[in-house]
Amino acid sequence: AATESDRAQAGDGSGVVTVDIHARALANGHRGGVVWLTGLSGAGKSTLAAEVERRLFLRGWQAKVLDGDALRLGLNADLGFAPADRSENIRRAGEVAHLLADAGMIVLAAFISPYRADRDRVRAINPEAFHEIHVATALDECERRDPKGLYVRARAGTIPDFTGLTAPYEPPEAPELVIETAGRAIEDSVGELLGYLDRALALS
Ligand code: PPS
Repeated sequence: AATESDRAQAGDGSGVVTVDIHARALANGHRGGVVWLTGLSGAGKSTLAAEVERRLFLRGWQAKVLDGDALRLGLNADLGFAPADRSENIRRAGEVAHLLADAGMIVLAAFISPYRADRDRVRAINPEAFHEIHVATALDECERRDPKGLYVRARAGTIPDFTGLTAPYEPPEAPELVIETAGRAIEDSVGELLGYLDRALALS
């Protein structure tokens, strides 16, 4: 695998870094970063990411959602839900997320990303810029919500390898933040994540 120094030296081929990361942060008024939301299907990752993107945009911050469902329509359209496909899904999404963060953006990445090793590989690309957020909605609550009717179909046996039922989910061991969504208004969880981003990414 490429090391950080391989990546740094690759640059544009000339070895010259054209725009300094600090200059980008100064221009934007905040640092870039990969805000990686992991959790079960129906946990609220996409809802949280979209609302936080909207709120950051309104205050003039550069933010972009990267969402599993959306990437699987294009960049990752060749991938399914077998373990190797999920790993490749997360590898590609992680590379894109870090590229955007290098360009100064706050990337709100919403992927189940069920395997700890896959998330750790994304972190390792640039640990300083990686923020792992566990959207820790319990399985029974996700199943009760069942916003896309997937749990009903998975219980009926029509969706194989369904996360939490017939495929594993490995929760983070040391995430930067855990967000509980059960029994709370969305606005509450949004506020909690915005507070974290203020502390982690605002210029002091
Ligand atoms: S992963 O595990 O990180 O590669 O998954 P991700 O790219 O985030 O895609 C998750 C969405 O795919 C739909 N879906 C499934 N999820 C889990 N298991 C199975 N077998 C499956 N099949 C389809 C589902 O809509 C997920 O979206 P969310 O928003 O997480 O509910």
